[in-house]
Amino acid sequence: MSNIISVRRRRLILGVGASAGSLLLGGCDRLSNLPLTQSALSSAQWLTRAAQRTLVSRDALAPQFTRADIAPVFRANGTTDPNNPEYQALAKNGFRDWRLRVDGLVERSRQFSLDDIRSMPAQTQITRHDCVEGWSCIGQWTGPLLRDILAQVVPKPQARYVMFFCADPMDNGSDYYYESIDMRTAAHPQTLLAYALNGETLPVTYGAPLRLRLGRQLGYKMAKYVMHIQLVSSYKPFGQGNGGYWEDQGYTWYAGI
Ligand SMILES: Nc1nc2c(c(=O)[nH]1)N[C@H]1C(S)=C(S)[C@@H](COP(=O)(O)O)O[C@H]1N2
Ligand SMILES: [Mo]
Repeated sequence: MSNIISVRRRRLILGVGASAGSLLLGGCDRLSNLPLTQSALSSAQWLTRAAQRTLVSRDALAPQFTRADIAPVFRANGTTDPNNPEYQALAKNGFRDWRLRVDGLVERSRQFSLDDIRSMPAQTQITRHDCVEGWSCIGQWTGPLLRDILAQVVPKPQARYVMFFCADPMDNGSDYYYESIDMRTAAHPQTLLAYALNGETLPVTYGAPLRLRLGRQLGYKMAKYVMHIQLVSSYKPFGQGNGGYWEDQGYTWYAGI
């Protein structure tokens, strides 16, 4: 085993969080808009993937923490108030008219109201959020497992990815934040759609009314302000074809931690 891998292993064991390479890359806060050097990025990605293959199974559970570990103020990042009049109108009305559309390669497309989602069996987990910028934050999240929502729409066998389309417009106003995960991550027992943070209704800052939470991937994968979920066979047709807003700026698609 090379030195590099053993450094990576120590980081994982110590729970330092963001991957070794990511610390070199600067922020994922779009306002900072740092230029990414493609070569530094791809070598870091190679390292991350190789280390993951060696050290951890993608299906392993992320550590859970206790109430005492919860950060007094959860750190916010990226969009904190979508610049979208339709979204703002929904927020003003307590999201009573918000509907989550779930469609694509499914047997039974459907729309869920917030009450529909709140009436499903929910999971509460205290997990650590790791941002590619190098900071981490522990919070308690509550919501149904994504796999329970998908069970209601019945994915077709051709479905390979779950796309998340968000309410916040990015940069020039024509593109919205979006993300994607594969069916294996969608089925993970810590993949949930959260409507509460630390026991309170999810505030707009953190992605109201519903945001994705993953146990084993970096913060940018966890779409806030989710409006529409679509099951697809490929993420290539969306955005610039890399599977998500930050992936289109050069970040890795599988952002494992
Ligand atoms: N819709 C949307 N989702 C998003 C982002 C965003 O800007 N818009 N930022 C991502 C990034 S980079 C991080 S670290 C987390 C931040 O979540 P938080 O504000 O709850 O800390 O949300 C992710 N999901
Ligand atoms: Mo992030």
